[in-house]
Amino acid sequence: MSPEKTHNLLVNTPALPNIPWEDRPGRSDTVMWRSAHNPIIPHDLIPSSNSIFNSAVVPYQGKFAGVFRCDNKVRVQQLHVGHSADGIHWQLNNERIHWQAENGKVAEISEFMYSYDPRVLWLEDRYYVTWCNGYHGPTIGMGYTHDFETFTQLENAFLPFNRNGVLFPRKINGQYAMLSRPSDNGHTPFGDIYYSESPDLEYWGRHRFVMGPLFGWQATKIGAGPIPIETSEGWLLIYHGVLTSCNGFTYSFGAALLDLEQPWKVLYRSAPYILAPQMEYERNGDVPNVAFPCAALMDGNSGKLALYYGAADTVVCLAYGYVQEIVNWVKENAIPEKYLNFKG
Ligand code: BMA
Repeated sequence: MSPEKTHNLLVNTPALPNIPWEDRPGRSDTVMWRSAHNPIIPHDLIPSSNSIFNSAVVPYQGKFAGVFRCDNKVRVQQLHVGHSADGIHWQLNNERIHWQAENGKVAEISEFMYSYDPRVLWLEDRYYVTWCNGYHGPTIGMGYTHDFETFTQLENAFLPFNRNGVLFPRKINGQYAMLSRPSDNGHTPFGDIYYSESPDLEYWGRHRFVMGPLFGWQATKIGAGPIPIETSEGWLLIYHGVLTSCNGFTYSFGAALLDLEQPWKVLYRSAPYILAPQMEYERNGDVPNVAFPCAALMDGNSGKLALYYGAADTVVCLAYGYVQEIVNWVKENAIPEKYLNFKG
């Protein structure tokens, strides 16, 4: 399929002419393809890091900025700021983000324990960050920045235990909206994606089940990846899925289309994965066999999509695709409706 001949389905997405991009290699027949420069961020880019992986980036002032998961040499998970002119070569602060309490409001819950797997988005008038925040176990931390220098922490969105909190990029039916994945305090062997609403980004409720694990690459647990992408066919949700093999967990990713006004309704969900750990840098590292997406850049003109994913809990990688091709692929490879409630 030639991308020039397909309609660009993106909605509410500005042009991003300087999106990082490499054309599909001639030999590739997959819907997304890896960067030839992978891993784009090595595990030791900054002196303090043991590993740099599951990280989130956004366009910022004509360039790019992001929040990066850097596990330090004590092996505490931390968030660090990064900047890049081209989205491929990054400079990261060696010091972690220190969150400020808004008017002292959240000071009593903001004592640092650990922070990981950030997502970042532009919402209304600022950049919001959600992450897995240590507060008597993992839960969804929230905060914002205007300039990637000063960061203000808000109330945690949910009770522990929860991971993979991912905000939608606009209000839906007048409410802020977030996906999350209730979990346990360890290497959770289960996990469904839920939808929650909030009038003010502080009080969350009206929780709705979206989808749970099924079979194959997504048999054990699933979790939302990048910020959902608004298309005329529905919210394109790229999500990770976990298979339990004799040798432990394998993290791959696929995609689903969610209803635009009722995003807890799944329209289509891909049976095959989009990308599974198959390259050396995805199969070998601190945690082998992990491909974990946390961010996507899109060009509203061309429909190009650049996806950032962590590999083997060690490095940051890039993969590319066209939104319109991914949407078509999800529909063409969708799990038949009769299997969508399968519990295996
Ligand atoms: C999950 C999260 C991710 C990590 C993955 C594989 O539970 O902690 O940060 O990439 O495990 O270790």
